Amino acid sequence: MKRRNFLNQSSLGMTSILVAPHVMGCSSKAQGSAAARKNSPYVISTWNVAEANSIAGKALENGVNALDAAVAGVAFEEANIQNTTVGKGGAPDRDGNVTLDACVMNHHGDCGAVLAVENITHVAALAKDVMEHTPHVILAGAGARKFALERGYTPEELLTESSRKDWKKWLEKGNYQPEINVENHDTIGMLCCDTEGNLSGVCTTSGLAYKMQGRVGDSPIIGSGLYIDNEVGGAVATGLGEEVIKTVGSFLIVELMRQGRTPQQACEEAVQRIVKKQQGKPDFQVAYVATNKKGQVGAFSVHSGFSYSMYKDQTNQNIKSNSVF
Ligand code: SD4
Repeated sequence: MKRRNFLNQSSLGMTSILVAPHVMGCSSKAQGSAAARKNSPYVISTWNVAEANSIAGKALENGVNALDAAVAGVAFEEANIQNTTVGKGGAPDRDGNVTLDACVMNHHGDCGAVLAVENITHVAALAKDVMEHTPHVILAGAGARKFALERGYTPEELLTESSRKDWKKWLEKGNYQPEINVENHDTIGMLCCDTEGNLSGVCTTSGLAYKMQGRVGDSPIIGSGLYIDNEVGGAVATGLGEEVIKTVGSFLIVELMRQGRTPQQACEEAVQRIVKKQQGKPDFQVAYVATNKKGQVGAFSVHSGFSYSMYKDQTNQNIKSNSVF
């Protein structure tokens, strides 16, 4: 619903991206005359999320701002019940409750987050509403759900037949092994750079499958799952949230880029900080993607299997990340 609104509201059309196709990157120097302001927009997201990336990318090309484009993009996966790690159809906690986490951050450094929300599919949009319509940054649990209902969100059953079946099967043994998909389709972190050269980001997830009730990972924690500094760049995380939180991973990456590292170098350093604290080969996955104001992009993960999606110049690509192991 919200996605359609964003797309309908945009009226600039394709000509807007043809104004200055040579202007690449996300440089804040591109302020000034109307022509100089135009920037070639792009989207990077964790995992292989071509549809979500294209929705965001096309919105950006139509002049939608970076945050609205990112919220619109991830909304596709939040509503996609085949995706068992985001939104509706996400795996429940060990008691069978689907609880969602999300956060957003824009180019002004404003942010919003919702933690452990039940019955609301579009939690990224809800996090944006927290940012825009409350004096707070974070709303959790029942309070976040209440706020959503007040804002007119429709409550939904998020546990699908298929995820209920998987959960029942898991209950047969009930071993609490945090399950991290090292291959594909997990938490979505999305970074967008718009035609004004501004960066924003979103992170949305159902968190670890069969987590303890009330467990919250890194995804909705500003600085851990997502961080944006429009003077420097942005970063997002996926993987075992506990390890990302311990190193405040996304903030770390942005600060490393501020000190001169490329996005690739910064992602590698942030992953290595986690790996160094382990004895031997970690049995979990953590992965980051990042971008800077020059439009450079980096990605790195603990284990192989991670990939990210990049939309630029009307083209979507899925790119394999390098990894420690
Ligand atoms: C969490 N980081 O809740 C999320 C889960 C995830 O790949 O990204 N899985 O810890």
